[in-house]
Amino acid sequence: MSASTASPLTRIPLHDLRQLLRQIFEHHGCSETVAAVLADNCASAQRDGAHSHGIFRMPGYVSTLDSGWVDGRATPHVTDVAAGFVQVDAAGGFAQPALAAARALLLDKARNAGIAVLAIRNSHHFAALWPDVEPFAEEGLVALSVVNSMTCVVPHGARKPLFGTNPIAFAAPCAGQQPIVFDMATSAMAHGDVQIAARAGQALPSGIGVDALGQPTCDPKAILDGGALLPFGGHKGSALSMMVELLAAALTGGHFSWEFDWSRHPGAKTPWTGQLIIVIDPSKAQGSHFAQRSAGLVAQMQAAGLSRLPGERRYRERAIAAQQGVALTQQELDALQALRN
Ligand code: NDP
Ligand code: PYC
Repeated sequence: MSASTASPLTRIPLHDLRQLLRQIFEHHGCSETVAAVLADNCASAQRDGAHSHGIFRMPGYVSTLDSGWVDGRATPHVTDVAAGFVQVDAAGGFAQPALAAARALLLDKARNAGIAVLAIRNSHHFAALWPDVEPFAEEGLVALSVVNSMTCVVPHGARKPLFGTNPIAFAAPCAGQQPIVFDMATSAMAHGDVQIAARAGQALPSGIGVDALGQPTCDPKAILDGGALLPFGGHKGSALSMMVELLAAALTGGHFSWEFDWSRHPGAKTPWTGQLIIVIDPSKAQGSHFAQRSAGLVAQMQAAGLSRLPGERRYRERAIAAQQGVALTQQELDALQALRN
């Protein structure tokens, strides 16, 4: 569901988009609770111009639900493991409802102990990661999350794909400003952006991926059709991707990116893996005044000539959407309405 230049742009209120997405999720077998969480997530991504994980993902969600690969009605099982450790078995459902189910306990532990970990396993994550961390920073906390995905990235120095695109998201409060947030795949490009480029017939920059023979290519279709992505930054991105596999899968008990087999579920698109979230209460660091120090860092970065902070583009898109509604093409809106019926 990629934007077409031939189709006019329209804008709809965020609430209406959420409602439409919620109806689609329910129509394809999700419980009311799961549908509400996923619709909120996906509509927020579209609102913020995070296009690789906005409504572009809806056909993938629908085909996955229809294939029986994911349980849209799963009830997450939350376990209070230790003073700073919460585990959730997402029961083969989505990761975001698992986070929602454990959130109050996680917050309570982070505020009491100063730090708390949420380990989600047996979960599917098909979305942007920033929605999972940004709300913690809005409450004055620092949050870091990692999730692994599906084998499509060749580790640096290896010959075959093994890692997922394995994003890392971080959020921190910043006095007088919106939280500082970054959210990035550890591959040179998110898989979603490769799909978008392939649909648009656009060549990629060099250094993104290889074809089925392991040769460098700028053709997104060659990457998708038996080829693979590369980590960003050579051995450094590769090490971060390895860390994500360790934290999101080995630590949580979820699958590594290569450990699941969806071949018996044609249409399945969502990686069945794990996710880790670490939440820190900076008020426990006596005398640190973290949010003020964050603002000081930002001021210094700007004084050094920085014109764009990570997260800033999304906040700008969000502000426009608050005034004018969420942007999508008429063709995309028609396609969403068809998914509901
Ligand atoms: P980008 O490369 O587009 O952006 C990465 C980060 O860098 C963002 O925080 C972005 O801020 C910031 N940024 C981008 N350009 C600049 C710039 N010029 N100056 C300063 N900051 C900048 O993201 P990716 O393509 O790597 O990832 C896209 C999405 O895909 C993420 O949301 C990720 O979570 C998701 N994803 C999900 C997976 C899953 O398994 N669920 C797997 C892989 C990716 P801003 O947002 O404001 O542009
Ligand atoms: O864009 O790389 C990606 C991705 C993988 C799983 C969900 N999104």
